[in-house]
Amino acid sequence: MKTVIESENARRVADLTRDYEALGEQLDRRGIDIAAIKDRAKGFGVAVPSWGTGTGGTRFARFPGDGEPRNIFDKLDDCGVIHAMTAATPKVSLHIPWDKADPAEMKAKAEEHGLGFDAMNSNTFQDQPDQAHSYKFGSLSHTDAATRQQAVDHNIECIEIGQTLGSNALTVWIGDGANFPGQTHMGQQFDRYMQSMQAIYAALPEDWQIFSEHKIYEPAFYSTVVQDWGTSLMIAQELGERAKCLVDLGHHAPNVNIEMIVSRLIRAGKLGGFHFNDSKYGDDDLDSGTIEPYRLFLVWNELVDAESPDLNLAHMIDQSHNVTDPIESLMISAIEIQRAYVQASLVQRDVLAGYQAENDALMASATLRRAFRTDVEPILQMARLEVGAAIDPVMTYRASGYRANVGQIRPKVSGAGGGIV
Ligand SMILES: [Mn+2]
Repeated sequence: MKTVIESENARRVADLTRDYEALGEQLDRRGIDIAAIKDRAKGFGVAVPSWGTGTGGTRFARFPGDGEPRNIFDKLDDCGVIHAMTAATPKVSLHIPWDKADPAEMKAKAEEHGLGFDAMNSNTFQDQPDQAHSYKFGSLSHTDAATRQQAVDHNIECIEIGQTLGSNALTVWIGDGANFPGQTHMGQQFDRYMQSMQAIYAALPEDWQIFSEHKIYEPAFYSTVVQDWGTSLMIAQELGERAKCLVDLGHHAPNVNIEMIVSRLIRAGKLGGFHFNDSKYGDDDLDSGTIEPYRLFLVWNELVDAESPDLNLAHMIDQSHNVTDPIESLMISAIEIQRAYVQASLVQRDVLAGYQAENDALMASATLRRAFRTDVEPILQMARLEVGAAIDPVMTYRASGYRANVGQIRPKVSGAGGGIV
């Protein structure tokens, strides 16, 4: 992989050098040091979801691709390629039980690729073959105490596995809710959920955080227990200091102002992290930045504005790939998230504050758009080149023949873990 990266970079370095110098001059006129921005790009990282390396599906069908990962070790190999090409994905977010395996072997495989582990994800939204109680009518909020206990125990097991891997956070997303008015008592259902979460929180190690991830609908179509950021904030505030909210960009009602939610959660000291993706209609799980790049920029604008050593967020991708090579989509997404971060870093905040103070709406808005319109591609490319990653990750990956190679050794399967979470 190193050889193909070097040879592909050699073909592109001369053009990149010219583009980088030209952009440096342009930014210099704005009083911005391109080298400092490039260093920020180098320091950026977003975690890859292990489940994203397989082809996803819709409620209608799943069409498997060539060389799909058969298990967590294949997934970690794919994550290794993504990080080698982009240098932007140093961690992997695991999903239990889909990724259950010997922790020592998982750790060794991750280290082979220079990867660490981000937040663990529990799964109480589907039944496993050997489980005693079904989650058909809920998990942490189920009416039956034994079912709730089983879901609590599973989350604690996820924490224990994560501890052996060096993770320090647990993301809890549940499918619990109702399909019909009257199906559940919404207040009592939430109380049961809180009791279960308190039991999990009590088992949380001192240096761990727990994230509640809200979602407006699906699989429950009338009401969900953790449906919006208000509910998520209530949960985090009631549980305690180490409980935070996780924002999945696809889990909101249409037209909701997500960047304002981000701002509010920061103010409450309760923003924990993100599941990045993009959407046109609902929880589409499309590649980041492909539908609404300006919204992604505006989210990052809030994050850069609020930067402080106390704001230590878990940045993760959560996507499903139905028509693309998952490795290519994950590389594109990581780069688009990094791009939005770098563009938000170009916002001239003192200038913006001046226009805001003068109520100059037009110029305040233009100040943001000036940063958003700046083509920072040479910065991203140079950041990658300088750490041995690919100037053009997708074309370099294609030149490597990786997918064809793994296609020879990994048989086509249709049942690999993937899904909409
Ligand atoms: Mn998610």
